[in-house]
Amino acid sequence: MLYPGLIRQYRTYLPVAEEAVVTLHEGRTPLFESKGLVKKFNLPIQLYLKLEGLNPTGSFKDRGMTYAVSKAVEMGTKAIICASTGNTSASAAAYAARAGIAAMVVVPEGKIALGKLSQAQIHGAQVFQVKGNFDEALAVVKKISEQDGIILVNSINPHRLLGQQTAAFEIVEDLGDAPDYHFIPVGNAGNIVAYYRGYTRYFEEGKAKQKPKMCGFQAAGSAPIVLNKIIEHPETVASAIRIGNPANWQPAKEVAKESGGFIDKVEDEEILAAYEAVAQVDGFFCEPASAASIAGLIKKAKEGFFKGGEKVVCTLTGHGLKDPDQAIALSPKPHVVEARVEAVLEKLKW
Ligand code: AN7
Repeated sequence: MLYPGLIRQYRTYLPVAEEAVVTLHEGRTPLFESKGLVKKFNLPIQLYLKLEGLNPTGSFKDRGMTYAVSKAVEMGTKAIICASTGNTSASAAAYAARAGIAAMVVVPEGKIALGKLSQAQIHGAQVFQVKGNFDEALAVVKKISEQDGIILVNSINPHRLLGQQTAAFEIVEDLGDAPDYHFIPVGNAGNIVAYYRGYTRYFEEGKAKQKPKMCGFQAAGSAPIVLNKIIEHPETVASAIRIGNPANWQPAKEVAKESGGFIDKVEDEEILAAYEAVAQVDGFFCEPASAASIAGLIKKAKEGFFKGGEKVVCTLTGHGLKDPDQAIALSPKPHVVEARVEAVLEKLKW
């Protein structure tokens, strides 16, 4: 049978009229055991990477967007709107195109990765670049969505988080239980909440014997939850999580506490080192924000956090191709040579 996408796969959890379903057959992403990172950093754990960059628009946002857009269509809506650091706008634009409705996306000018901007544009969204940051963009779209006929699809839309909890379902199905720890990057703080709700749901239904401790990581220059204050001018190389006033701040704090986990921060240098490491030793190209979870894992392991033998899942939230500038900036320049065997051999090393 063809894989039908998340709504039909998890119908009882995501109720919506069949004729309203809008899907790009998102979900069912691979969970890979990491061998390279474990070896390189001497991690005393069993580490699994959930490759959310392999969703149709290249990030985990598609899980929530299929449900949010389907519910919007069910209600007869003709337009959706969101603010975004990039991935939400790419996903909203694609699902709106599939649904045949309008999408308006508002992003911080010059502060989103080019790949993400190109997605919103080619899918036909109306794109607004505001002279301000994500938090200011979100305030604008929240106001606009108070008008009739236009639905907000940021993660304050409850359907987004309901769709996103399916990633936890898939992990439990793949591992046969929930892991001991789940490490995840935190921006607007919706995904950490969605995962925990998904794990809790499967735990309550007896499909998992335990719930993981949820461990979230913000970038140090954009760490409002960790520092317990709104950051007016958030900064980080990980543009997807450059957020100073997260929409799901309180629920995320509660999830971290209730699960026995925490929310911590990692420096940009640690994020970039993790970003490079996962690409070079495991072969997975994720975007910088995604590497915050790996940077956090390496940091905690160095501090002696793990006893040994724990099962840990790290979510790689978005694909590296969205932001190739970062990869190019970090890497050695290619050799430019004559198109002759000797010219290549002269530089070749192995
Ligand atoms: C790759 O697209 O907020 O903590 O507007 O794109 O659930 O916000 C993106 C967030 C992590 C943080 N990794 O997730 C947006 C946006 C990637 C992301 C996050 C984002 P949340």
